[in-house]
Amino acid sequence: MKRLDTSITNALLVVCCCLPLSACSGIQSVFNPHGPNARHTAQIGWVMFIGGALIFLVVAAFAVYAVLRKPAKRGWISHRGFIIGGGIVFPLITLTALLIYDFRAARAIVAGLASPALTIEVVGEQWWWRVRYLGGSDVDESVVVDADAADKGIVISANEIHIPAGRSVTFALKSADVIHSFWVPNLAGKLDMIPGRTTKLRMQADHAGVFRGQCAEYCGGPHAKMAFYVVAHEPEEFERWLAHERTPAQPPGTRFLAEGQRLFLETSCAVCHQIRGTAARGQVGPDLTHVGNRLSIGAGILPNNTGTLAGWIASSQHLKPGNRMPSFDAFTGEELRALAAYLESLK
Ligand code: HEC
Ligand SMILES: [Cu+2]
Repeated sequence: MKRLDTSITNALLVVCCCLPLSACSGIQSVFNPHGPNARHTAQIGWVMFIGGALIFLVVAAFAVYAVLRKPAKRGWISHRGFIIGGGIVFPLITLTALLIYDFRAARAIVAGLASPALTIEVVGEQWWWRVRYLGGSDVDESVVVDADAADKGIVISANEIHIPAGRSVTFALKSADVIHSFWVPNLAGKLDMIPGRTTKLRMQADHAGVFRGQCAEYCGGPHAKMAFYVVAHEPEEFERWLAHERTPAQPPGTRFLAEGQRLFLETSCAVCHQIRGTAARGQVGPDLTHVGNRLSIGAGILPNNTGTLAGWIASSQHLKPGNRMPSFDAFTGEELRALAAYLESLK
């Protein structure tokens, strides 16, 4: 029985130690930085963690010494000089040093990135992300929903952010409702999105790749299902992507897809969603002009294919309870397939 107990304890220890470590790699991890901004943040984290752990061990050693050592021998530990030195002077010096180190690292984060040519505006909405590529132009601080954005040369998208690798990008962060927090752990620290304000975050990805972000401030019901992907491309590839994203939607190429489009325009979908190049101009939900190209739907929660699209339309309230799109469970299977195929064809 005793042997069994220890082996269970050992197994538990292994699990407890390995679980956190398994989070150290991957596309959504602060331990796996892929940009200068995130590298500084990770370094600050390690310095604080290792420094704190060392100091903790020293303090714990003194505590053990004080308890176990014979009273006659441990007297020096309560001398006034030792208490003032260890309790006031030492913390003062270490905390001041850490503060200076922290300020310098924060300065390096801002100074290290060239002034960006590209500004991407991201508006946090309950519970998805409105994304607009502004080019070099300034952000209009007051505008959150802009039905005419496309006419002003702004590229509109949602729930997925594309950036050029090796170039620094400014994110202009806003909120349409409550406080959200924009966080791409591999690329930068998190920053709040505050209603009525624009906060700015500069970041850069070292190389092409896909990273995952997550809303990091509780914003109501499906907050945990408010994620997104960041796709970093080689710069020329990014320009091609942006030029394509700017174009209106492709017209349906077959009768089946045309039926899907008819259903989209004639049911209430068009009231909430925009598909540029069609009569659908709704601004309540994500822009769907090129939804077929996105990696995920539902703000990062499901892979994007005709199956998940049909599932989302029929039961979005089951897949993401509380979100602002009703489930449309009155469509026949054939209608659902046509709608989903049409959306998937919007490349
Ligand atoms: C009342 C407004 C409303 C109506 C009507 C509506 N939607 Fe939505 N839709 C939304 C909102 C809001 C979201 C974002 C949900 C979320 O992720 O929190 C969304 C998300 C989506 C997405 C996922 C987009 C992405 O990038 O993640 C698809 C696809 C979609 N809707 C298709 C449809 C179709 C097809 C219809 C018609 C059958 C429809 N919607 C009707 C509001 C609406
Ligand atoms: Cu949130």
